Amino acid sequence: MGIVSSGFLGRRRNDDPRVPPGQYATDGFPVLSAGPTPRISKEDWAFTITNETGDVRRWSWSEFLALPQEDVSTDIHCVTSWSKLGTSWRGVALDTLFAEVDTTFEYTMAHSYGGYTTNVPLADLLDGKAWVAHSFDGEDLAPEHGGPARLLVPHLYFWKSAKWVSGLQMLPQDQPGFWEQNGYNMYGDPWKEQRYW
Ligand SMILES: Nc1nc2c(c(=O)[nH]1)N[C@H]1C(S)=C(S)[C@@H](COP(=O)(O)O)O[C@H]1N2
Ligand SMILES: [Mo]
Repeated sequence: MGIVSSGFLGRRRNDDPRVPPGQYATDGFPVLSAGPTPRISKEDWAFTITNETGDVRRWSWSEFLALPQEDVSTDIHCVTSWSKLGTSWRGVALDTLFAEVDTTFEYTMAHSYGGYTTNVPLADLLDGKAWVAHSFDGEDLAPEHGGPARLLVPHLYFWKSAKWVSGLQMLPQDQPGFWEQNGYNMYGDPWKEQRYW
């Protein structure tokens, strides 16, 4: 080994401009879930957006799949410091879903089967920045990674990408979701290292 210790060789370095500060790139795909994996069949699955009047726009699985589909290649960044570069997803842009929703509220709470919640400003879901994804690497999204479908908001830390997503509730102002009530940042920009309060 000479003067280069194995510790040095083994350390994960961040010299790739795609990797935000304090993160390291991994080839694996760690599973991070706050509770057990809920099992939702596609027949039972639905995605809803509820606006300020209580109006609920609902898509069944087949209605959801009949919408325009997009292939997304993107980097993802978990607050626990792993990043995964060049991940491949397929799903429906939130732009497509919100085209059918009337709202003037600017904040959302994402809700998941199993009870998880996370808050995302509406602006961060629109303009090609977020999807409801149902495939990863050309295959159905695995249950432990959020299948049948999950939110994908790759420009924010990955806790905002709610697995087993069931819907969005429009809100007049920002409110903390599950992790945000437990010390995580309200917004979560990985390039600004907005990890915790
Ligand atoms: N419903 C739900 N969504 C969730 C979580 C969770 O516990 N429950 N964990 C979040 C966190 S902290 C991360 S880092 C990612 C992990 O996604 P993965 O398990 O597919 O890597 O999912 C996010 N979405
Ligand atoms: Mo996370």
